[in-house]
Amino acid sequence: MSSTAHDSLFTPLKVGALELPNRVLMAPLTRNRAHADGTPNSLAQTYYRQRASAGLIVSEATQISAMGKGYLDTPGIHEPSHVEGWKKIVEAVHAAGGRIYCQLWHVGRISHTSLLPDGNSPVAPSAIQANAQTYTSEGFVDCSTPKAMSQNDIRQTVEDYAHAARCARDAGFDGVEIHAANGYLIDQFMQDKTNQRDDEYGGSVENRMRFLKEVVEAVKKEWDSKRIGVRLSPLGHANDIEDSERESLFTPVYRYLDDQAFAYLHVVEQFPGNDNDDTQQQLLKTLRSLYHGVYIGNGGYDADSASKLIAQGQADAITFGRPFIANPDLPERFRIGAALNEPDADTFYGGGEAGYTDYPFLDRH
Ligand code: 8OZ
Repeated sequence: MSSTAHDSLFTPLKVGALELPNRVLMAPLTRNRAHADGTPNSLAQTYYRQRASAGLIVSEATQISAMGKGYLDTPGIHEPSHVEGWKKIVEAVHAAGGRIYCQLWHVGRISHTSLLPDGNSPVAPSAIQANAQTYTSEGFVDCSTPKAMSQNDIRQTVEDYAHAARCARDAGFDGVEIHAANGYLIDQFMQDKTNQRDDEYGGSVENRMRFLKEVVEAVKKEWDSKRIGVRLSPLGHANDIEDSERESLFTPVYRYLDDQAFAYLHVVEQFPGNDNDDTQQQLLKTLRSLYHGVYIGNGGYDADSASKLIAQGQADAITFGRPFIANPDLPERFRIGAALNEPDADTFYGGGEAGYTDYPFLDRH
């Protein structure tokens, strides 16, 4: 393979306040190796430092509050011990010349009573159980039926986002990504299968966007817009999410985010093992045309398809998930056309060093 074939991946890119040396970015990846209290494991310092050659790292999804947790051993960003743990990770990434955003996450109904304080039920816009499973100390279990959030719960949760955003700043992150994708809380408010409220947070598209907007305003109090990104999955069905009118919903969502002058919009465009049909491709394209800032694509890309998309001006950068799990030096491998290590799915979620910090770098002799 010619080493110049992927040039577009190596043109520097300004993303908000940052200058990225390349467009091969690390996707947020849930790895379930944090301590039970949400403090990141010190092994994560090695894991993220090894991947510091990414143009930008987006951290694994990180809960903003104890009620925002939905899986075993995911990290948080709401307690002093979380800030201290992340600070060491951020310092390790910076010392290795990298940049890292914190992905702010609340799972909403995708959780289980055993994962929540005092055995509480998960919270969601409406009390509708997800036809989905989560992972607990007992293994995979059905998600618990959530409690519909009161307006007071909503106010508290928005405040939790602000607090977590402040904690992320204290930890030294370069920015924050608001996780509004994959059927978690913000997505649950936006889409009508999960939001059947009859107050000002439900019903019309404008009402269903209200929670997103309140979260955005809360995060903007703590971070400059140039250091905020948002992740969406307008085609996704993960976690039993659905809307009866996706184009009517996501058109104003994209327009609203376009007006924000954020660092970027990050879109999960495709899901592993699930090719988009023509209607989905068309929707993605229609929505794409509404966003004028930095656009980051995600989902099943390789060096060829990513560099082509960027060369054609359809995306500014691409995040890679599985390839980054298995190849800490992914940008260099793409640059020289080297072979890739294969990811081992058995060690994606949970465990220790195996399948986490032990994937080999290229042997440079
Ligand atoms: C895989 C397993 C658990 C959570 C997402 C945060 O889909 C996740 C996630 C992925 O956004």
